[in-house]
Amino acid sequence: MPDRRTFIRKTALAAGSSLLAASVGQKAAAVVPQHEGHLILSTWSFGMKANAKAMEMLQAGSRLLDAVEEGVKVVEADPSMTSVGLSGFPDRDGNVTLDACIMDEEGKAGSVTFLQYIEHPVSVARLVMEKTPHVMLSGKGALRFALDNGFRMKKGLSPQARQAWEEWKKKTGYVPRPSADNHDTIGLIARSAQGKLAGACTTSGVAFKMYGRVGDSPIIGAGLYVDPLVGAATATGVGEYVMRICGAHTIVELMRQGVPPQQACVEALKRIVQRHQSLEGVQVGFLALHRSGSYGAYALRPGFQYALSLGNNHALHDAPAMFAEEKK
Ligand code: SD4
Repeated sequence: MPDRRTFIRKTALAAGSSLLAASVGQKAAAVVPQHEGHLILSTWSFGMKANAKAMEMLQAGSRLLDAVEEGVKVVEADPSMTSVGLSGFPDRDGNVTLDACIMDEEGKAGSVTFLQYIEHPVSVARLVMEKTPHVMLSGKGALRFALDNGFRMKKGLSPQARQAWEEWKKKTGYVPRPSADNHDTIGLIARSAQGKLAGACTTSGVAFKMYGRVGDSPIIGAGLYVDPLVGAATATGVGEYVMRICGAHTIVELMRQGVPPQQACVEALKRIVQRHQSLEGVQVGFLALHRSGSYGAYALRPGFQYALSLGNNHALHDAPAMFAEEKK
């Protein structure tokens, strides 16, 4: 007799397959109605304030890339955030290390990984894109580049984060274990009324990770991907699982083949399920946005919320999930 986990896996795979089969058979029909105006999608409830800022800027006539950057900066600067920016939880040695990336309306990309002491890693990522011949700078190199470009060093490890870290050390004995309840990245993808696309993704990474660990969020094609001719996608959750399947790029490639955004998210999650024996405690969520304005959201487990802004309409939604288990 199959055990419960095998049963859930098989049921989820079957559900994913039939959804995908249905979508491939009906390529012309988008899951949700297309939208003509500005559209912003972002991860988790704090996406609401990022969307609000980005939408306000778009409506005032700002460039899409500026709106996307300033939107996620609201979350990076929020001192109550424990998973984005300098107030994020540290690695297991007490260092707050930040990952971020951004992609513009032409599909250009910039990224920083393992960056310390900088309040707005997404802005450094943008400068990497705009001022260097490279896509990604890391660690001390990224920090030096930031300082050379006028960024100031700020201390990380807030009292709240320090306390959580001290408690974690007592409880776990220094064993890093990315789980469903110690992360939450902001990934934001947007389409302007003119049909342009851009996106940004920024995080302090999974809490209490190993020193030097970099997740999916700053990896172009894993945590974020924008193809101006096709669409955009972003990811949240345990980055190792997203990176193994190049999550965001996979979704965009599926959309290129005609798969609607919702089903593209399902298919990407199906690949994660297929290649892992156990996904205990793992959450992954994807958002996808087609160039036409149709969009999708899907997660491994219930609990993944996303913020959707259509013009002046801002709402927080629960993403449908592959597994029935009630975990974050
Ligand atoms: C990472 N994906 O570093 C990020 C963490 C995260 O919600 O929170 N995502 O793996």
